[in-house]
Amino acid sequence: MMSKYKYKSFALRLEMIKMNLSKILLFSLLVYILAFATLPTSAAEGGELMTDDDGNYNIRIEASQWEFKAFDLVHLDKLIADGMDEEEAMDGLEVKHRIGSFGKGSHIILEIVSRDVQHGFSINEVDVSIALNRPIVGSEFGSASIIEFDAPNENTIISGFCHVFCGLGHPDMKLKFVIGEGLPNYGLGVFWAVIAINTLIFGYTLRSVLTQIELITSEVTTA
Ligand SMILES: [Cu+2]
Repeated sequence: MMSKYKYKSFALRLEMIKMNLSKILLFSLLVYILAFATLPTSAAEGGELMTDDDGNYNIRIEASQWEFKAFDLVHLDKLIADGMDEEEAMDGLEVKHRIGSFGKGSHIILEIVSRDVQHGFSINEVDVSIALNRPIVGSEFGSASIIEFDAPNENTIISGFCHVFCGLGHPDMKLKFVIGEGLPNYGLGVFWAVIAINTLIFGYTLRSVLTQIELITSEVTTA
């Protein structure tokens, strides 16, 4: 009588532990996947920026729903002069989200066009703001708007953004400019902290589950 009751409770408890364990495993896995999917990248896209004969940067920015694509025109001209196909050269130089690094205090010339609707381009830190014309029917780009400004004379990051509401993805239209060495990046530290905490929680849970299994097993064997 007694041993039958014990056996039932053993099976039930083991089943519950198995259920919990799979939930925890799944949750842990999810945290790892999320953490790695959002792993901050610090690698520069598009290669090193080049300056023209006057020491200025010339950047073309193409705005479309809902992103900014930037191209280093000095580097582009050089690649084309070296015999590279224009399309191939543009593919290699295309930068989204983050462009740099620009020299501290350097002069930056932006040529900005829209590929679809009306957009805007603002950088609060250097007090520039411009509205972009949409392309007329039959042309791929709207007329170019030119902005010139001097980069701050310090290591920093300034943020370009669209200020004309252009649809659902409007808040995603951002382009950061890295000046000098930029700002210290805490992203990687946060990433490893998340991994470490997740591993700790997982390890602790696994240990207590194993302890419970050991306890049940010893109950069964001594029953
Ligand atoms: Cu917008």
